[in-house]
Amino acid sequence: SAKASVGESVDYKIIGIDPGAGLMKATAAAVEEYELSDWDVVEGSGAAMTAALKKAYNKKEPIIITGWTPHWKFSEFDLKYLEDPKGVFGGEENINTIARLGLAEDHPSAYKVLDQFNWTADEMADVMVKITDGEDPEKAANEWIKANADKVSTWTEGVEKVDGDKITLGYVAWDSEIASTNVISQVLTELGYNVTLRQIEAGPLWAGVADGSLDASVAAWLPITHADYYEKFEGKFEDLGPNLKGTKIGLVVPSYMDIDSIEDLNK
Ligand code: PBE
Repeated sequence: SAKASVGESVDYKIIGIDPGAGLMKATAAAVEEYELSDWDVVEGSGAAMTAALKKAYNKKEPIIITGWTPHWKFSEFDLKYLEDPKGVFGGEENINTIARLGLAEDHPSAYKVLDQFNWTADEMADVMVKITDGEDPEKAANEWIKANADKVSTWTEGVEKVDGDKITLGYVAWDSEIASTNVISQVLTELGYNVTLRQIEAGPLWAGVADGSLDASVAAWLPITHADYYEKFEGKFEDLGPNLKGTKIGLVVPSYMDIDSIEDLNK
């Protein structure tokens, strides 16, 4: 019998995440550019995507997901990015910290910590893996902070303690941002802040920092993934620069699949 095409083998589905993610916009662009008109990008969430991946992987079944680095899935499963010869997903980029206008004046200590916050993909992975293994995000963040006091002291250098001042941080439920947001939240808590974490979609997150209802977020993927949001709200937020360098987004498959490029999806 004829071998099923890649499309047939996965029912012409790419397993996506939340519709507000820049990765979903990039995937829609890839569908256009690579002429994948038979294909559907399934909306869901980061958690639904990793659940589908786990299920397929355990049965060695084919699956195509929207993926990003840093993410624990690469240490848990043997995966590969599909090559993107048209460059639709862009190259390496950064995760930036963004703050509402006026935060520096209103909460100088929090502002300084947020401005000084930066770490590596490996450090973020330490926290992500703990959370994936079932640990409570707050606890995982606390343990990481205790084990990495030298690093954390570079973020809190020259920062004065406060007495219960309120700070609200926004984040989207992407595993990478669950890790980073909990870490920075715990650092601010130790400095005396009363921190509220608000989990929302990417659009409302950017809007919230721009309208001042959120104080800050460490979840801005720039310059490409969140370029639309950046342009939409330019001038209404402050960009504090990268907190993590060298991220990547794209289409990801298990290494056991016999394809290497997005162009192979048309075969
Ligand atoms: N992500 C993870 C996000 C940014 C963080 C790649 C899923 C996005 O696509 O917007």
